Formats: sequence, structure tokens, C-alpha cells
Amino acid sequence: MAKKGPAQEIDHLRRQLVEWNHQYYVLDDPSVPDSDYDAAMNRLLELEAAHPELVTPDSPSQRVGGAPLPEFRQVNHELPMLSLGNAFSAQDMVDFNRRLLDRLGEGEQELEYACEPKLDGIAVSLLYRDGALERGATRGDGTTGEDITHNVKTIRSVPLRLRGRGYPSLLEVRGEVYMPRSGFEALNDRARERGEKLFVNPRNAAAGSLRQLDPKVTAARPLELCSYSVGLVEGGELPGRHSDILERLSGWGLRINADSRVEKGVDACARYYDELAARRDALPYDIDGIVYKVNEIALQERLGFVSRAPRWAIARKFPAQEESTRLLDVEFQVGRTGAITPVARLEPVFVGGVTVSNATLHNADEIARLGLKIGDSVIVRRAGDVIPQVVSVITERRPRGARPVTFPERCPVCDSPVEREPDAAVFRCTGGLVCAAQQKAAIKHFASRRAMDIDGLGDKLVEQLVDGGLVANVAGLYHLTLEQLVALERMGEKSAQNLLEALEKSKQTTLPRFIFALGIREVGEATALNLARHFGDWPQLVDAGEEALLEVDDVGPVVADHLRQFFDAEANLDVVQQLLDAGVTWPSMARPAAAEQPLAGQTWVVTGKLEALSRDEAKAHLQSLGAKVAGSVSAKTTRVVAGPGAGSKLAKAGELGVDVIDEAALLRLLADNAIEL
Ligand code: 5U1
Repeated sequence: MAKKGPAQEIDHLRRQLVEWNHQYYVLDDPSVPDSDYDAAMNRLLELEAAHPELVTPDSPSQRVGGAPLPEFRQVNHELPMLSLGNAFSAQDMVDFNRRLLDRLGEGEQELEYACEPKLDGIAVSLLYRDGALERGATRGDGTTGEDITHNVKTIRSVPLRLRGRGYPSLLEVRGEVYMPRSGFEALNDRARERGEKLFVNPRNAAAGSLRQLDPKVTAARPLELCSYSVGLVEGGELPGRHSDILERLSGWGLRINADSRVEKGVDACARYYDELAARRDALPYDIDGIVYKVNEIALQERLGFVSRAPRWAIARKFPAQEESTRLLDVEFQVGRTGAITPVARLEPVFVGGVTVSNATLHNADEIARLGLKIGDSVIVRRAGDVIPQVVSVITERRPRGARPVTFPERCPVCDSPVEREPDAAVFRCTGGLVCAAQQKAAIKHFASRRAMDIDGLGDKLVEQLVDGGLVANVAGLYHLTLEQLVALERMGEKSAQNLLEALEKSKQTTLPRFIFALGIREVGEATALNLARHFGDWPQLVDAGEEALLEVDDVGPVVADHLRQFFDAEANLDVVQQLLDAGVTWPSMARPAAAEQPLAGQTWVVTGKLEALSRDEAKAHLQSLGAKVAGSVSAKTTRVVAGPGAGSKLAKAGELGVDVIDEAALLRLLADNAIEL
């Protein structure tokens, strides 16, 4: 092959990087490891540095542009960026539909609506000229926004150049820039660790990230774009239905919402709303409602606008995720490891679809950061499956008698001294096993479904057992008698009998469950599984020195230290011995050498939702059989395990003729290899 000149090599690298970027950020389906991407980008930067005349504005190297701007330029939107009317009930949507039918004079026919989740982010406009991103702007007041080109370029799901062909020579794409919940939590966690200011919610975080004069700051923020309509279009035609326009945008490399759907009539629209409302907490991003748009562009044009909103679209809102309420008191809870967590007692408030009367305050630093006083009016946020949080104080509404929050110096449960960990915001009760709160929390964890799975041993009962002095540690559970149990309040003979049977049944367990059930600090299910697989049985684990522990996947110095501290404490080994003496047992996981790696040399991919196992567990089991588990399907993939909801990876496996099995087949394979779940 003839040696490539720098221009050709640059061109090749750019194409490759654009393609990989699209797979990763728009399709959510990476095909190469990050290291390949980084190597190609480094080579491109090297070549462009040596040949500055070859640098183009749409080169993937140009995402993080030059120096910070002195100020934002104003942008006049050629077509105004509209806002949306709101509906707050199914009836509001029925009325909206009625108004449209009356205005259109279409009789009783059912209108077709494009239904889309309404992302809670920042509306932006992206102008593409001849396929190249020319300008990005905020909505501003709808007529005038701010030029944020330097910042939108850093968002990897914003193409710097449109893909394919057939796009209008001038195309303005509109959409929402948002921050996924996971990115928001991680950003705030980092800020909390550094004692910096926190963002109140993902929307504020997205807004703050876009309003940066220095694009390097924006580039470090986990922002994404979802496109939902077009503005100015010149030099080209778009389809006559909104949903088809979105498909076109997708073909040109823009991310659209995969949950969007076309529905006919208001009843179907209401079902769509209910479906999304039920999934709202599980979505990876905040949504505040559903947008319904008349799908036919010709009908949209006939309906027109009223002041700044289109007549042909409406947003049906979900219950708010933030509300104000009053802080009645702060109480202090003692957790399994003695950590003392301040909990806000609130005047009950309906937020995020439920009534909230408690919210976590994390730690003393958080209280100081919020500047919180008892009696304050506060904003409470509840979104996704994250526990409710107090996100800010409305200081203007502070009442006269507001009291400061003071951290206890002695444990509120056992009165042992409280210590602050060096270099950490955590206060801990030093009572250890004598502290009833720690005893209760440890027993609740031990009995929980994913640990020893003791049916019928609920939180209330654990409290009765500890408060009544019947049980002080997890081993005590296996010495309970029928007489003791029936003597408890609200405990019938049948329930007592059932509990004893459940305790008996729990004795047959697995090593990963047992390790997890012990509640060793920072040892979650995945780590417990890795430890069990690595050491095969309990004695090998207890005897493992720090070095041996560090060889286990996911075990770093902190976890290794917690493990050693646990094993070095005589009292802990005593409890374990009592459990073994009571008959707790599990099959050894040490396997014969010959059968050790039946999947060695194979590459597997796990995609879609699994029922019996988490994807991480499936991955760990497959790895324990010698398989490499990859994140994307390629010609090198041996097999794909696909659960419901599998998308592009399953399709790719079909295209490449890769063997696909379901979860049931995976479970059979694991059972055949003596893997206990
Ligand atoms: N998904 C979606 N969000 N959103 C917001 N579509 C959508 N459309 C909008 C807005 C403001 O406005 C157009 C209907 C004009």
C-alpha cells in the first residue's frame, strides 16, 4: 500500500473518530475500546499540530476550542423559539384536542399526535450550513438568545458535521441540552468531596454548564443533546410529518428520544402519559411532562400560533419534583457501621408523586453548606429513585426563632462518644456491637432478601427482638425459640412457626450471600461475589493477607483494609463461628482445575434486561468461567445474552450471525458449570 500523506491520514482519522463518536454518544453502542479512540485522537492532534494549515473547524479535535470568551454574543433567532402551553390533567388534554378539532372543522376524526417525553433541560438552537455546525444558541427570551457555539461543540452528541446526505443547505435543529441524572449525581458528589458549591438539580447544572465563557469547563460536564424539532429550513425539503422529520434528523446523526411515539386520539395519548409516568423514576434523565404535537405539518400550519406558543402542541405536566416546605427538626440516625446521618423531619409535602416527610441531610458539612436552621423554609427535591434531598434554604423566609442544628457529641442511641473521622465529614458512634442501633441495622441487613433472605423478619420485628434483649447479634437469631417468639406483641403461633422455618431455610445459603450478609464496610454484592469466586471458601478468605485481597477484582486498598479489620476482630470471628455452629452452610465454590475455564478464549456480550441476575452478576459469572465480556458486538463476539429490551446490540448480532441466547439458557449454562446463584 502506498504510504499515506498527512492530509490523507488526517482525513482517515477524522472519519474514524466521527464514526466512533456517533456510535458511542448518539447510538449508545460503542464498537471500540476507549483506548483506541484516545490513540486515534492523540495521533490526529499530533498531525494537526505539525500541519496547522490542515485544521478545519469540524475536525473532532476542535470540540474543545481555544481561549475563554470575554463575553457572550447575542443571537437573533430568525424564527422565534416558541414556548408551550401547559395541560395539568387528562381533561385538559381532552379540551385541547376538542379545540383543535373545532378549529380545523374536522368533525370527530381522531388526530394523530407525536408524543415525546419533555426533558428538563435547556432549549437550544443549532444552525447547520451545508451540513457544518455554524452556530449554537440558547433560547433566551425566544427572540434573542446567547451564542454558545463554543460550548455546544464540546457536547459529544452534537455532530460538528451532519452525516449522510440530503439535508437542507440551511438547517436549524432545536432540542434540549440536559444532564443525565447519573452525571449530575457524580458531579455533585465530586463537588461535595471538595467542599464546593452543589447544583440544585440537573437542569440548573446543565444551564450553569452551558453559560460558561471557558469551553474547557463545559467540556468536563456530562451534557447531552436530544433533538425535537427544526426551525429555519432553506435549500431543501423535509417530510410532511413531524415524526418523519425526527427520523431524518436521526439519520443525519442527531440524537432523538427513543421513547417518542405516534398515537391516534386522546385516549391513546393518555395511555402514553400513564406509561411514561410509571417509568419516570427509572429513566436516566429528568422529565417534567409529555409534549403532544399534531403530527401532520400541514395541520400545524393551518392551526398556527397564539402569542408565543403554537396552537398545535401542548405539554402535559407531571407532578413537580421540587416543592417548598418547612424543616420541623433534625434527627440523627445511626447506621450499620455507626455512621451518624442527620435526617430532616419535614412538614409533609407532595413532591415527585409521593408525600415526603423525611429527607437525608448527608452529613455535618452538608448542613453547613446549606446554612440550614430548624424552622427554615426549604426546597425539597425527589427525582428518580434517589432519596428525597433538601437542596436549598429560602433564607428570605427564615422565621425569627430559627435554631441552629447541633451535632450530638454522644450517640443518641447508646450514649457512647461520637468521633469525627479524620479528613472526613462522617461522625461515627464508637459503641460498635453494644450500640442497639448498629445491632438492629446489622440484623436487618443480614436478614434482607439479597443477603440471607429470612422471610418474615421485617424491620419492626428486628426492633422488638433487640429492644426486648432476645437478640444482640446475627447469630442470636438462630437460637430463638417458639416460646420467646409467641410472647412478643402481635406475634401469633403460626407467624412464629413460619419465622422459625424461614430461619432454618436460610441456613442453606451461598458463600457470596454469606459474605455480603456480614455487612463488612464497602463490601456490596458484587464485591462479595468476586471474593467468593476468588477464594472459593471461607477459610481461604479469612486467611488472605492484604496482598492476596488486592488481587481480587474491584478490591482496592480501602476495601482490603475494611476486610482485614473485620477478620482481625475476634468478636466478628466469634459470631461467624456461632453461625457455623448453628448450621449455616454453603456449597464450596472451589472448583476442580480441569473445569475451571470452560469459556476461555470466548468473548461474550450481555444486553437487555435480565430478571434473575443483574448484568454485573451475569458478567462476573461469565468471567469466572473464563469468558471475556465486551461492551459491544463485533465479528469477534462468540455469543450474546439478550434480555427484553435489547436493541442495537441484538440487531448487530443478527447482522453478523452471532449466536444469541436468552437468560434461561444462560442460567442453564451456569448451573451446568456448578455455579450457584
Ligand atoms: N420533546 C419536546 N420538548 N419540547 C419543548 N418537544 C418540544 N417542543 C417544544 C418545546 C419548547 O416546542 C415546540 C413544540 C415549539
